[in-house]
Amino acid sequence: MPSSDSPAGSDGMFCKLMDEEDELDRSPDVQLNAHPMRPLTAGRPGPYRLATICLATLCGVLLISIIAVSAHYKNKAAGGAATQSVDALSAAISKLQQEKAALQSKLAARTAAAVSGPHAVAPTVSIVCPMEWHLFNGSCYFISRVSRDWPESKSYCESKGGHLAIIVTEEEQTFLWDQLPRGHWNAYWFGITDGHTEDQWTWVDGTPLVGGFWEEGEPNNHIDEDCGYMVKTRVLERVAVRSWYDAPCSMYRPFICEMEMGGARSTALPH
Ligand SMILES: [Ca+2]
Ligand SMILES: [Ca+2]
Repeated sequence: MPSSDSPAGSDGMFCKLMDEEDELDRSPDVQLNAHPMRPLTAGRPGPYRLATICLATLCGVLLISIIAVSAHYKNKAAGGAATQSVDALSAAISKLQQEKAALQSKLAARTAAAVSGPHAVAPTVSIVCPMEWHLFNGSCYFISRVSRDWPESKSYCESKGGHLAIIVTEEEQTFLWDQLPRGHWNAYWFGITDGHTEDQWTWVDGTPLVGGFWEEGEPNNHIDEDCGYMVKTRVLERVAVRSWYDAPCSMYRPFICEMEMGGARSTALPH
């Protein structure tokens, strides 16, 4: 840096240096001690100081450049990482949107199934019978342990929302027979009577009997017998399809109730 007493700047100083060298060239005989070197602190900067200053300036500029270039590449790398993060987030958002669409589709399908009415979901509803009632082919059956006469048995079944069993098919008859324990004379009332007109057997719902699973020789109205029961004894030759007897309705016997579980009645039960 030029000092305050040399306003001409570095060009001026350079010219003075050249003048001094020319003076030395022109007087080779002059003793070196006749021109003692001025100390560097003598007010005007020497050539080494100037070079040092220039070198220091260059170093400073170089250092600043290195820092600037380093910062540039660092920012560029950070920008690349940020770009990758943005790409990953975009992919995640896209995936979540697809999952959302799939869930909305499922929800719409289930809502449509729910509003289409009970008939649409009926096949998936499983029938559950009350405690101690046995399920067979859409009906629940109750086999009593206590004994009552036929009218009281009928009333009991009706008080439970059912009726004395109406047995139509061989499968139904066999199912019920299989539920009964063997014994000396285990006879169970079910829902058939000819109390209105002798020998005109009808079910408790008023429909006439067709066929039936009577024991040989039954019904015989032997002692004014107007109600039907089925018998299962220890005799293994007895079979389900030949087990019905007519008997006096006043006899005390256990009984079999039935409750159809189809339609709206099944939905009224707890599951
Ligand atoms: Ca009779
Ligand atoms: Ca009889």
